[in-house]
Amino acid sequence: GDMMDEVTEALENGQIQAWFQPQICTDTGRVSGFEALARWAHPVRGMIPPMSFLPTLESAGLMERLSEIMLYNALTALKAWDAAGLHVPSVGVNFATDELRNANLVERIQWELERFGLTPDRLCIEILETVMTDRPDDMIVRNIAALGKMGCGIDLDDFGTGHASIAAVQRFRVSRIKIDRSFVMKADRDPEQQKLIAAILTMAERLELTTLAEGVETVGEHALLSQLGCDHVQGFGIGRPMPFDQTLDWITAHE
Ligand code: G
Ligand code: G
Ligand code: MN
Ligand code: NA
Repeated sequence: GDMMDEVTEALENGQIQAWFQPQICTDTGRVSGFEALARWAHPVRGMIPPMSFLPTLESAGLMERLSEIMLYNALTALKAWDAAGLHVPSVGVNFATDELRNANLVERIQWELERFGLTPDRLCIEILETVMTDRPDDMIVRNIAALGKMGCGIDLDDFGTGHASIAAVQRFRVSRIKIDRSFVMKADRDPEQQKLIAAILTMAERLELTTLAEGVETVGEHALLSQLGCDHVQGFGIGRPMPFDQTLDWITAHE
């Protein structure tokens, strides 16, 4: 339909680009990375959020094209930060479940990293927890394991909402869990929320997983997560997703 034609065209003419949301290390207060998030700069309707166009891209079979663009934007940003002498350890790129099944995925990512002259540890592959609960086929397990072995970070997104088994977390060689923002919301004022977060952090520590809390909006939430030993934080309270051009000043002001 119309929407499908329009979004397909938007992908090809560069209207859909990555914005970047900062992530902070709670120990040092320094930038630990950014997450690349798709944004559609529509010439008439303004900024369109991913939830309004991802389903259309998905039914058009264009998620792979989207992640090509996101990956390209992410690696370009890393090179630019490096060139500016800014220390940004990694960028996270989101991958849809269907893409993780692609036989060329690992080669494609390896090739792009080599082309840019970046080491694999600079890239975090963000996968949804539901990938592990939807009876993943062998190809998905193999691809994720191969990317982890290559040295990419494997981020488990929206952790705590998808009922992934702990066995699956181990099997997929997840390196970091991203604790869903539903756990973080008002955690500094809600003892039940605090207990859940503390339990997740304890489990993560035993499994030697790095932890990131999503949706950190207030100073109180940030302080609580630091105190509980969460490794990284991300959220509107630290910084909103922003176009690449704004990241340079943001990092400089922050560090
Ligand atoms: O940026 P925002 O919070 O509106 O994102 C909403 C959802 O869209 C999030 O769950 C995020 O993971 C997803 N999303 C954003 N960008 C991408 C992308 O490039 N690829 C995929 N697969 N999902 C994305
Ligand atoms: O599922 P994923 O982690 O990819 O989702 C990222 C989405 O969460 C982005 O669309 C981003 O805009 C949104 N987001 C990031 N930080 C916050 C926050 O502090 N509060 C809320 N409500 N949304 C956030
Ligand atoms: Mn994500
Ligand atoms: Na998430």
